[in-house]
Amino acid sequence: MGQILLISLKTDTNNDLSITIKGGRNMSSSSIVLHHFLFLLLIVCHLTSVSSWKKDEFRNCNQTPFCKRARSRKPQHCKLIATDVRIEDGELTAKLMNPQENLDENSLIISLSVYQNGILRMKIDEDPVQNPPKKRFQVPDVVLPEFQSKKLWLQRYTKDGDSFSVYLFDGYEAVVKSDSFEVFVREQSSGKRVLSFNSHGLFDFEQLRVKKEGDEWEERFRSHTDSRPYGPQSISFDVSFYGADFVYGIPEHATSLALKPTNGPGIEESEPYRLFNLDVFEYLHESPFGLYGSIPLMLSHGKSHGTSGFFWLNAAEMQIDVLGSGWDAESSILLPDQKRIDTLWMSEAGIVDAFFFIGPKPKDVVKQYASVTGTSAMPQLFATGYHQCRWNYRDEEDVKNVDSKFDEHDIPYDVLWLDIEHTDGKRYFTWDKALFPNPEEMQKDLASRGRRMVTIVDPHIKRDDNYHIHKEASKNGYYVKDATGKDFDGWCWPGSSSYIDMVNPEIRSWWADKFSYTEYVGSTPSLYIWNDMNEPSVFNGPEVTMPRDALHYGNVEHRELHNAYGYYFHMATSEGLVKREGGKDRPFVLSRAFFPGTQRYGTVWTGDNIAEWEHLRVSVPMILTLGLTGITFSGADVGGFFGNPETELLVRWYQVAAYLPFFRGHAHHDTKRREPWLFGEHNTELIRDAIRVRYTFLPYFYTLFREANMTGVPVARPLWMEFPYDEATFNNDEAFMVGNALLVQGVYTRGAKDVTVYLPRDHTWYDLKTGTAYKGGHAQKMEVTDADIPVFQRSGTIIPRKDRFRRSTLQMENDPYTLVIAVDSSGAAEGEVYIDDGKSYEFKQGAYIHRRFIFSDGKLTSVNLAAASSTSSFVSDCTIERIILLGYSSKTKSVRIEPSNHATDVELGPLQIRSGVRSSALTIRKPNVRISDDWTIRLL
Ligand code: NBV
Repeated sequence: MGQILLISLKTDTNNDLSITIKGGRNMSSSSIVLHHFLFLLLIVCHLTSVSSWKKDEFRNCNQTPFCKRARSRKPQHCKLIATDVRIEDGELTAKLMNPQENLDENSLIISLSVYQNGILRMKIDEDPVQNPPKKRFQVPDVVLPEFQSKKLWLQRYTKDGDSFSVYLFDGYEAVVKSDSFEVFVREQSSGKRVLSFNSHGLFDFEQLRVKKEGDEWEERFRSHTDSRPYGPQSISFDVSFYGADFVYGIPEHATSLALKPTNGPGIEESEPYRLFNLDVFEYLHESPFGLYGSIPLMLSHGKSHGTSGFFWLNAAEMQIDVLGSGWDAESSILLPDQKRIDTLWMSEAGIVDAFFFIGPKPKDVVKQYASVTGTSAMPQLFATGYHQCRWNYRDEEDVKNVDSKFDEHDIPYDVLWLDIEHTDGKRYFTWDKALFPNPEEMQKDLASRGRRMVTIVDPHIKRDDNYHIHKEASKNGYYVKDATGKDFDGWCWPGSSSYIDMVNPEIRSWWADKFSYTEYVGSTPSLYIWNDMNEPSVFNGPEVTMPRDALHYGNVEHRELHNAYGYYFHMATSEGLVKREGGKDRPFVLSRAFFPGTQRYGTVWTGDNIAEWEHLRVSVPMILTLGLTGITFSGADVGGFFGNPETELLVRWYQVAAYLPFFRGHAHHDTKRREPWLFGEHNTELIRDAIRVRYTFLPYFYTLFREANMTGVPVARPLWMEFPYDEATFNNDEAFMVGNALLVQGVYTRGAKDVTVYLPRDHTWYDLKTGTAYKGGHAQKMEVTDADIPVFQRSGTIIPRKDRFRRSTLQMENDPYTLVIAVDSSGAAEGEVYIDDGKSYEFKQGAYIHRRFIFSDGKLTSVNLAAASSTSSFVSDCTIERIILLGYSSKTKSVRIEPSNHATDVELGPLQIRSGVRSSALTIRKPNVRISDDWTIRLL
């Protein structure tokens, strides 16, 4: 007989249900029933809240003391001055202190270091000389080790009045003003500022103290209490972006690309943009509320300076205000007469570890940021194809059926996904034996048609003594601890769960080993992984996450690293897949939570969106923002996760998403089945077309993924990244560029007969379907049908395609290429193709083909871009079967190919992209030159 359990259920004023269980562990059968009942109740509560976003479950700024305090401060609050300025260890350092206070009390240490390309790093932390009660957390494992080695050793500074400056790069310098304390970056010659820190004196740094009697540090939110053993420790400051017309970045929020002001005169009272990784169900399509991931990188762009960026490496909760002009009118602050956007940054803990990026072009900033946190991993080719997911594909039979229907309907796809129900009771790395008795055969069968499978592995581990992962983790002390030092126990899908402490490298390595074939029984080489719920999501935790006073490896409080938890989990899983293949093949891991650096480990998606038009619309700025902040391989659930999309919306969603980097259909288990063939013959055809178009462009996408991998420049780009001088593009988030050549205009309304498209100036744009040329520089109304969305190729570009229909990327491997050349006004164009084995790391040893195609004076030349010194090579026999020339007016009768000269047909039109649509273009049929060779084709 077990002990008696006392269960009390109560709701507080916010309608928050709190459940208290008191009693022993040995439950009788009736208490087990109760236990299950409670669990069900929690799940039901969770699922009820799924029906609409529950604002009250989450804190707003006013309920978050550090945010409330910071927001109420007035400009000139900061009284610090910078003293003891000197160069030490190649860095400019100083003490920050309040001259009114005892000189040695509460001082802070600031250090400025300079890196290649003019990147300025600024750290502000407590002064170790004063023995603070605890070392504040500095985020490790994000900044690349190679970045550190790019530090320029500062030798001297220049003093001018109360300012000390160091040279950055290319005519820019960093200045520390000592009284009153301010840091800024400016152009040396003109004195024009680019970025500044604390120009409004909002800097505040709450230093750690030892708790004294009477100190009330606990914080309550709904039924949760945060013990806050170290008291208040927040940091806040203002940052100004000069020459800015708009600011962008700081994902993840469902909002516009250009960030709207959140505070200031005439601005409707709004929450700041919150960065706190949370599991938010049915999020709103327009809100500054923080979603699943956080990247504290903001970019600004404007006609006068161009682009700049500011990145704060800090993993605690952050809130950021974008201030509308005139917000500081009442202060007496006089800043240089330059247009600017001011922002206020607030964080609960950590240190100031900030990076200033001077740009000045959009691609410069993303490259500068990538040099700090890394470029995105090169994906396997299959991952760039179409993915079919659903919560859940029920059993092996269902999988077989769905797979075969793709073939029956001639729709290409690459990956089939299994959600949580495939496991044995949400014990990850296991299979429900009744539903999936032969997982290996199932995967092998898919693989025989070149297809892969992805299964889900979440970070909550079922506390079940018979579950091997739990047994090992609890025995080895691998779980995150609660504030009392016991394994943290929270509720999630499997019921009572604990969470692996991924911050510890030893634990990550243990976790990574779990993906070996012997440990993950039933897995095969064609199985890849999906990490969900890694914010982490804890159903009964404050704001559906882990309590902030939970403890990690190294005695780090959860509050200090919350936003990086999911990053570490993603990292460990990704390393697991690399280990599984002995370091040979590239991993594929999709994660919901993210942090700076995530791009090195895998893909992300925008979580639980809704089957609504506005969610389709906002998916575009969300994905573009992720690309601007380093994570190029991202996408949104096609069709919307919650709810049933009307057919037109589903079709439009496929048409837009086919041009976005990660392309996956997914749906909640309560929704109707929505595989592409379930909406009648006509709609099947439309969806098939959309997916096929994606496959034809895969050589172009893959080339762009390689560009992102080498430089950090994203695959999907806001228009202003390609046209930084064309103001009309600065806040356009309905259209986007794929690389520098394709402009995609989404259609986001029901029954649209036309859309207004802005085609950037100084270029001619060729409609992809008809080849029709449009002059850029003004917005124009264009007709649309349900067949597709407007997509244009920019003049001056060359795009590689593979136009033959196949069932998956693997089957396209040996297919010939089509080159589409859109010439500019001088009759010239350029483009590239990158090819490798699509899966291994051999490309790092030089096993790839990288060609540049240059068209000018009626002559197309293929030039080798591959590095000369390589230890490995990649061979392809693929040829070019067709060249299409758009906008080329000279009369061409034949072509000559050099060095060899075999016969080719020159054909004037028709350019046929879709049946029934024709246009005139010059088509060169069967030049049959090899993609990997040097050659020239002359038009005669
Ligand atoms: O694993 C189930 C779902 C998953 O399908 C979805 O994509 C995730 O974002 N998961 C969330 C947990 C439940 C959400 C209600």
